[in-house]
Amino acid sequence: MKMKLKQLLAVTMITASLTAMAPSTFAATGVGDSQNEAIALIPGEFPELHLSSHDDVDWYKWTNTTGKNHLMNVSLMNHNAYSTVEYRFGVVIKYADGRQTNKQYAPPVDSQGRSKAVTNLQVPNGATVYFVVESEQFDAGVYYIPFSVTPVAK
Ligand SMILES: [Ca+2]
Repeated sequence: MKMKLKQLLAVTMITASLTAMAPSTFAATGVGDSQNEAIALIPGEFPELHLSSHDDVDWYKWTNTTGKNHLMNVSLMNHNAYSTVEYRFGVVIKYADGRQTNKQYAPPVDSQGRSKAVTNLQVPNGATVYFVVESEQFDAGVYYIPFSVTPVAK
């Protein structure tokens, strides 16, 4: 009986660690599928994921709890030169009072539309910035989201 409990615990722990790893290793339908289910990012992280179908979307968010306004730089990139993927990369800011912007789409930074970028977007203290990866033309390839924030100098 004691052994069985240990085995059950081991299986539970493996399942828990797989679940915890999922957002950082792959994405799919069921992960970050709406703004309310946005995956929280940590500045300096490099999420590496993929969409599972043309209809899949992946939402991310960062909440500024630093006590200072910050400028955010975030890109959506696909390094596969042979990929025919085209992304839409939307950004929404929800302010501390609950009001939010409508979805703004980042412009491309390459001629193929595989990379999009938002630069020096101000995120006030207390606000949450959301970004969403959508397919214009679907491809199952991996995308990257370099993401950084810096305090606004006075
Ligand atoms: Ca998703």
